[in-house]
Formats: sequence, C-alpha cells, structure tokens
Amino acid sequence: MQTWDPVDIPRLPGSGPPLRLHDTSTGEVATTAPGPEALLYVCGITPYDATHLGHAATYLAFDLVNRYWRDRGHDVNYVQNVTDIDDPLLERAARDQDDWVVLGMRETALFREDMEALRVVPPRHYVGAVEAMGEIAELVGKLLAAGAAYRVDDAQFPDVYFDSAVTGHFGYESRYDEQTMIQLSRERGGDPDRPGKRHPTDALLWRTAREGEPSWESDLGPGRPGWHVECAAIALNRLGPQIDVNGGGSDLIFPHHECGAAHVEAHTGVHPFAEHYVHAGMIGLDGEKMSKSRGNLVFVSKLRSRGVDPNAIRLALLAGHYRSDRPWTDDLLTAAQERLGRWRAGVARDRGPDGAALVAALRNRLADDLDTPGALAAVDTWAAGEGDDATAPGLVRAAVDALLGVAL
Ligand code: 5CA
Ligand code: ZN
Repeated sequence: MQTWDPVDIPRLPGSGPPLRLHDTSTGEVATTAPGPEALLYVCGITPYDATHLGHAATYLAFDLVNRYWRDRGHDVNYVQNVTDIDDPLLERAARDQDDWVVLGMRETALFREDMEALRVVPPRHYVGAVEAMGEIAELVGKLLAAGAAYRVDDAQFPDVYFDSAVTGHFGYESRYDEQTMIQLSRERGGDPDRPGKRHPTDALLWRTAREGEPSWESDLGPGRPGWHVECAAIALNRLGPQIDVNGGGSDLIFPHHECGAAHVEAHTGVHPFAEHYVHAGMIGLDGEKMSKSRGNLVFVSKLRSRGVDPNAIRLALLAGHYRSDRPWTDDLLTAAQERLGRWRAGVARDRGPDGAALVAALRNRLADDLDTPGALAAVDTWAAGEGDDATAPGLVRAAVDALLGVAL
C-alpha cells in the first residue's frame, strides 16, 4: 500500500543511552538491543472510522521509538498493516449501506493525512490484508501441514483454527490466566464457545467463504483470514522470525499479540517472536475508553479542520506517559497550545541555557521507557531559563523536532 510522505528529521550531534522499554511478557523495563537494522512491527488501523486521539496516541508512542532508534544510528525497518478486511469493516459498511472497499480506502486515506499532519515517520512497509492475501493463506497452509492447525468438524464451514497448545508457550506474552484469556477472546472478536475447537483460546486462521461475504481463492479453498494471522504473516515475511518490538495499544495484548506471536513461533520454531511486546495505554473520554464501537470519539481530522496546530495535538498526547490510561480533555489541548507557545518563544531568542545539556536530558528521559512527561518538563525548564548559549535555540529546535517530532 502507499504510505504517507516522509518527514525531515534533523541529525543531532552525539547520541544517547540505549532505549529501555517496558515488555508486557516480563512486566519489566528492559534495554532494547537492536542490530544495525532495528525491526519494528506496529499494528495498524481497521479502517472503518476516522483516526481518533486514541489511535494517534498509540502511533505517537511508537514514533518516538522509531525516532530514538534513528537517533542512535539504527536503520529502522518499520512495518505496519491495515486490517482492510475484517468483521468490523463489513458490519459498518452494511450499517451505512456503504461498499466495504470504498469505506476502507476512504478511512485509510484520512489516516495517512492525519499521520502526515502529526509528523509521524511513515513505515517502510505499509501492507493491507487484502494485498497480502496470498502470503497469509500460505502461512495458514504451512501451519496446517505442520499439524499446528486443524479444521473444525463442521460439514458446512470447516474453518481452520490454530492449536494454541503447540508452541508450549501460549500465554507467555500476556501472562493472563486461562479464564481471563477466554473472557478476553470472547470480548475481542474470538469464539471460545464454538463447538469442535480443541481449546477455547484456539484462534481462527481461515474462515471458509460464507454467502454474501467477500472471499479469496486459495489452496485452503475460498475464504478469508482470521485477524491474528494477518499480522503474523505480514511481520514474518518482512522482518523475519524475531523482531525487536511488537507494538500496539493495550487492548491488543490478548488475544491479538499472544496469538500472532504463537502463529509465527509455531511456524519458525524461534521463541520469542518479539524481544519486547510494547503496549500503549488507552485514551479515554468521559470515563470510558475511546473506541469506534462506543462512538465516544474525538477525531484528529476534526481538530485539524478547526485549525488546531497538529504540533499541539502531539504535545497534548505526549504530556502523559504512553503506558498510562488517560483521559482526553479540552484542558489538555489548551495546556499543550500554551506550552507550544512558550517553547516557540524560547527558540526564537538569540541565546538561552546550555543546549547540549538539554539534548542530553531529553535523550535520557526518552531512553527511560519513553518518559515524555520528564522530557517535556526538561524543555519547559530550558524555555523558562536564561543563559548565554548562542547555539542553544537552534540545537533545541532541532532536538525537539528530531526526538519529539514537534516542529517549533
Ligand atoms: N487493525 C487492528 C490491529 S491489527 C486494530 O486494532 N485496529 S484499530 O483501528 O482498532 O486500532 C488501531 C490501534 O489503535 C491499535 O494499536 C489499538 O490498540 C489502538 N487503539 C484503539 N483505541 C485506542 C484508545 N482508545 N487509546 C489508545 N490506543 C487505542
Ligand atoms: Zn495487528
């Protein structure tokens, strides 16, 4: 798929400490240790509605990972999918008497615009499920052939399921107990109660064609893929059997990332699929998670159309720590606009406090599990301070741009 336009990233002198990130599978903050090429997979949108501030917050968190690794000199191979065929898309299209293809294309186009406006560095590979259909079906075929998958005993719809027991590690990523896993898969698109499955947590890999639903020809027979195997195939085929970071919002911890990792591991035999499973907290509105299904949304595009500076949206979302569930409020945006003004005034001066010290402080805060509240406070202090460093305003402008993605 076409991605969005790249962003210029200023080069800064020197570099900071290695990036430390929280890993859901251990519950600890640990040092990332990518090779010259850092491998990053972040789950993309299901394009049935516009980008809301929850999506934006999650993609901004991983944009900081991308930017920090680049600042450390890594070549970041960043892959993101688009779930351009799945039940929610079909349901929305049916509700609105829309064509699911047109709906998906329209919302993906709007997402690209939003990401570009927010100065998010685009992925190297931006891949839709539909365009990856062949490779997804191929992975399902291989899992079947290897005995890691099976068809349910259903004469009409012999759908293919993954046998979650085969890796011997199922549950390691989320660390949830079985009852929690079953409950979450029921809530998040799974079908733990379907008769004929070996285990309630076994995930759908290939859904045989149903009347009135889109389907694709394959060696498995006509059908369409389950959700997790889409990301498993897209990540595996572009990044290989082991990646540095697998990311998304915390609602993807289970079943999505648990199952996706298990699919890849069952195929490759390499464990763990990701060195770090990194999850962003949920942005809420009026006490509830912001979600398309609840409809309590604030859209990035709506704010943009009201003339809100996307740099202020960025700062508003980065004011909280990426892992904390936090509400969106109008006050947050007002505070971010004021902060942006103070920072702009700070870099418009002829001189200011020590610029190199601020760059070091910014890097240290970000390296510590993306401590953006600390990073923003460091810039606040610099902007409010007085000093004689004539190179500081230019350096601080470049550092805030390169590391935080905020254009002053
Ligand atoms: N297409 C799948 C992933 S393969 C999907 O979850 N799409 S989505 O459109 O529902 O969500 C896109 C990303 O935004 C996911 O990482 C999800 O965890 C994140 N997300 C959704 N709602 C929120 C929210 N309220 N706050 C923070 N992140 C959110
Ligand atoms: Zn995904």
